[in-house]
Amino acid sequence: MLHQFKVTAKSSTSKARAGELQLVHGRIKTPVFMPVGTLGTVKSLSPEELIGAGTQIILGNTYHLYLRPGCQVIDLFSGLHDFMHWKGPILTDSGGFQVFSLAKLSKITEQGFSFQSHIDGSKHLLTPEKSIEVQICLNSDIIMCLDQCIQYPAEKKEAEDALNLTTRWAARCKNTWQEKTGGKNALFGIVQGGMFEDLRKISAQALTELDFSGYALGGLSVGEPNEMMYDVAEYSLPILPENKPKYIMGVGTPKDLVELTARGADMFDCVMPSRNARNGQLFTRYGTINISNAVHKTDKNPIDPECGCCTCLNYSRAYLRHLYMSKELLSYRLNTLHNIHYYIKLMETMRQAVCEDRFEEFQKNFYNDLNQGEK
Ligand code: PRF
Ligand code: ZN
Repeated sequence: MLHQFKVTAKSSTSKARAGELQLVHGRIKTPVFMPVGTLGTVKSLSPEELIGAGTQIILGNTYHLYLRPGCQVIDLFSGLHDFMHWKGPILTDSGGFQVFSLAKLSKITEQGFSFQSHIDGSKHLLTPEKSIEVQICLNSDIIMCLDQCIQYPAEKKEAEDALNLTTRWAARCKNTWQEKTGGKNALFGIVQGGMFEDLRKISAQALTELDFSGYALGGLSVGEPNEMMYDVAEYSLPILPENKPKYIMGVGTPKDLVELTARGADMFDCVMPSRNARNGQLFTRYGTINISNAVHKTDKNPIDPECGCCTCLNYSRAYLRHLYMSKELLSYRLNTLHNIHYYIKLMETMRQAVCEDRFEEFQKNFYNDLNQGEK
């Protein structure tokens, strides 16, 4: 088997843990943040710049890459890695969540999602089998099962139906994966069940019985209060197998990453560092700054003097503000570089704290710095 997870250290004061995950294209250290590269690019950054920022693994999207450029093109390169020149591991999302948020006239049945492309209106059917086949064509290191994510708030009946469909689809995904890869690339199941504790338990148990390489919590960060998301993670993570990686999908703010790592999560992805960078919002240990703010107009200091990213080593806030106000392309790149670096450093700092068993102290310092910024 080319995928294997090992917990290498545990915090004695929280459920935080450090681990190593061996994948087809390399070994990653957890907890880890995966920058989002929806279309085979983390917007504005080259793979070389991603590596420079410490990126270990990126996320790609089945829905987008299936529609454009399509498997015919990616097959010529034997997968997404050579196509985009990213040599490290890639996780791909299965497509359902993106159909739900982007496609036109989408309909969900036992078979799968039928929808019309947001690009040209063409009609498609995304079944669990099809989703796995496309992810195999991408040669994804971590393939995600097709799932149904529901909105918040939702009635219990709706949450229950979606989780049961997700379980039936997970079994179909596993069959296709087994048949077509022989189990080479990793396959993760996705826990659903809305904000209902008993449903989350049913979902986690059913997926555990199917035995996946790892498990994700889906259906979070869909508009529920933060504390509710932390509660769902708190009761859902411990019932998933201890020796498997646990991934929280589409989350979150720096505070979310800290709170969820403390509850036992190993992997995260989110558009926030890259998207917010393009909107001028930059993350620092003292909170976020908006580079368009007039206070930065004549500021010769970097975003964060303690940050080691290329942006902070070389450019002033005044220059970054000028680029942003002028809508210069370099603004996107320099801002994204800093935010991705910030997120990845945060994960590395948490990992280090777990390894040295001082996660509690880390958490205290993290909040002290944030509060200092608010004064
Ligand atoms: N399912 C899948 N992808 C996702 C989600 C989900 O529930 C979320 C929810 N935060 C983000 N991305 N497949
Ligand atoms: Zn920086």
